[in-house]
This record gives sequence, structure tokens and C-alpha cells, in this order.
Amino acid sequence: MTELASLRTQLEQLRNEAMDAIAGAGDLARLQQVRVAFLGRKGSLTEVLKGVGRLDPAARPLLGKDVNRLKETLNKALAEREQELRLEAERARIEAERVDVTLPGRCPARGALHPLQQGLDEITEIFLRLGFRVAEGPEIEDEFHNFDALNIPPEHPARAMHDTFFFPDGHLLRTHTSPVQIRAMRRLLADGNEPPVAIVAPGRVYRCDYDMTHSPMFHQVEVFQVGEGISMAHLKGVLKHFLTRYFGRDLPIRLRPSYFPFTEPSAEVDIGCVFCDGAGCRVCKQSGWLEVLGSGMIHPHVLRAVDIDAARYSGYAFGLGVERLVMLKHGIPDLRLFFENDVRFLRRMGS
Ligand code: 2U9
Repeated sequence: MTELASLRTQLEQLRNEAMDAIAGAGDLARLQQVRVAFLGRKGSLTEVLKGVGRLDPAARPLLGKDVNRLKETLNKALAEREQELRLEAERARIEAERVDVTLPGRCPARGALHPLQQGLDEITEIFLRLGFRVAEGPEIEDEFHNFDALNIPPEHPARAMHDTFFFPDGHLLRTHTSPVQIRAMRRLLADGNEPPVAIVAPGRVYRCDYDMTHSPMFHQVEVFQVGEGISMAHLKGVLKHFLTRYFGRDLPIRLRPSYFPFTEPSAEVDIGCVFCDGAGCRVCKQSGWLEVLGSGMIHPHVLRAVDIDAARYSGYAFGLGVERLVMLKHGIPDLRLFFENDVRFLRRMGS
């Protein structure tokens, strides 16, 4: 066999091997290896070309042509395979990233306001609709706003009854929201205004007391109205409206004489028992009535403490415990449920 024929046979073998390797390359990296192995500087084709020196000068162009044709064939095959592999990779990527549009969406967990906050908002809202304004104040108070201005002087037994948390510097955690009312009245006058004024003060209060029915932190709403000619008739009208709205039905109410240092006269307010409709049950201790709040006409000493002319103006005030009202409305048996934060309870109340 001539040298040319031998080289041509080698080229033919190379072609077959290369075409098989190209067809068999499973990914772009492998294809690049094949390219280098056959067409690279140290590749098989370069090895064959080294044999060119042994050819007649006349035969060299013939082999050159064959080599060029083979290069062209291989480059074309490489380009086609590369295109195929790129398409395959793209298809695989699209398949992997496919979104199942029929899957149900992920539902974010729904939150809700704490049942006490809901109660606080609900109660406040009823008074806002009547034209009362909301007042808020500090939870850390001084003795003047929490006690003295409310006709509770230093030796008054009501101070001991309040089970107050004191700070070493004489400040205290407010035991009721009444100091907010005192601040609201003083601000009114300081701003150059005069009664009539009607305020609702919702908020957190503190007493050093903890058992089945008492928590050291609880919530109150206090309401007052001061103006000329304000009487207990106004108090009873507002109470009746509020309790009807809050409980969503026309419940009987009654006022029982009582005593608070900051009101005179004072009255405790009962509603017909929501559990037995007045027939008598365990909850109302067979009385048919449930005590829901305390009230009265603001004591003249309190009006004087905030520089309101008690001869000209009068006012009523009442206060209620939010925990108790929410428990009665929703039949919640134990106060501690509000503070344990068991999600099963919170979810029930949130929905
Ligand atoms: C001012 C003057 C008078 C607010 C009042 C009560 C009666 C009362 C309790 C109800 C349940 C507190 O949470 S509770 O334990 N409150 O009985 N509160 S009269 O009297 C005021 C308030 C402010 C300036």
C-alpha cells in the first residue's frame, strides 16, 4: 500500500472513531473533550498530519484536501451535536422548573387580634359612635393622679384595697384608668376649653392580686361625661344603650346603691343574667342578676381637684372590667384562658 493510501485509511478510521465519539458525547463537557482529542494541537488528526512529510510532494496536496474535508465534516458534526445537547439541556431545565398550576396555593396562616383587644375595641367603638372621645395616658402614674385627685387621700382604706404595685421612687402602676380621666379634664381646661366633655378611656391596669378571677394585669374601660345639668338619668340612658349594644339584645338593667370614693351617689350596675335570662342559675347564684360595672355621679371633690366649677357642672362616670364583660358575652369560664395564649382558644375567639 502506498504511503498516501495508508494515511487515507488512517484518516478514514479517525473519521469513524470521531463520528462515534461525537454521537456518543452525553454532555457539552464531554463533547469539548472529544473536540480536543481529535482536532486539538496534540490531537489524533495532528498525529496523522505528521506523516505528510513522508509523502511525495505531488501527493501532499491530495492528503491536504482530505484532511481539510475531514476537519470540515468533524466541525460540522461537532456543531450539530453541540446544538442538540444545548436543546436537551434546555428541555431538561424547563422540565425541572415546571410549575404545577393545578396545585392548591399555600395559604398563609391568618392572624387575629387577641380576644381582649377585640373586646376593648368593640366597647370603645360603641362610645365613639355616641360622640365620646378616646383618651389614653401613662401606665406608670403618680399618687396624685391615681389617688389624691380621685378623692382617695393617703390614709383612705381604698388605697389598701387597690393592692398597688409601687416603684421605689413612689411612682406606681395605675390601678385603674381614672388617672387618664383626671389628665383629660386638666388638659381640657389648660387648653382654654370648658365642659361639656365626654371621654372614654380604655387601657391596661395593674393590681397585686392573682387567683381564679383576678389577674395582676387586666383591662378597664372608664367613661365620663361632664356638663351643665348632667344627671343620673343621663348615666342610666348611656348604660342602657351601651349594654344593649354590647350584648346585642335588650337586657334588663338595675342600679344598686354602692360606695366609691370618686362618685357620689354611687351605684353598681347589674344586667339580667345572660345564662338563665333571670330565672336563676349557678352563674348568677340564683339571683337572676349579674354585676357588670360600677358607676356614679362624679364626686364634687374630684371636680374641684381638676378646677372644674362643681356648682355649675356635674358629671357621671362608670368603669368596667373588660375581661369580665368578654367572659360573660362569650361564656368563657376561666379568666386565665386570656393569658395562657393557647392557640386553640385564640383561634376559636379569632374566627
Ligand atoms: C373620674 C371620676 C370618677 C369611674 C368609676 C367605677 C365606679 C368602678 C370598677 C369596675 C370593675 C373597676 O375594673 S373594675 O374593677 N369601676 O366600679 N369606676 S365609678 O369613676 C370615675 C372615673 C374618673 C374622673
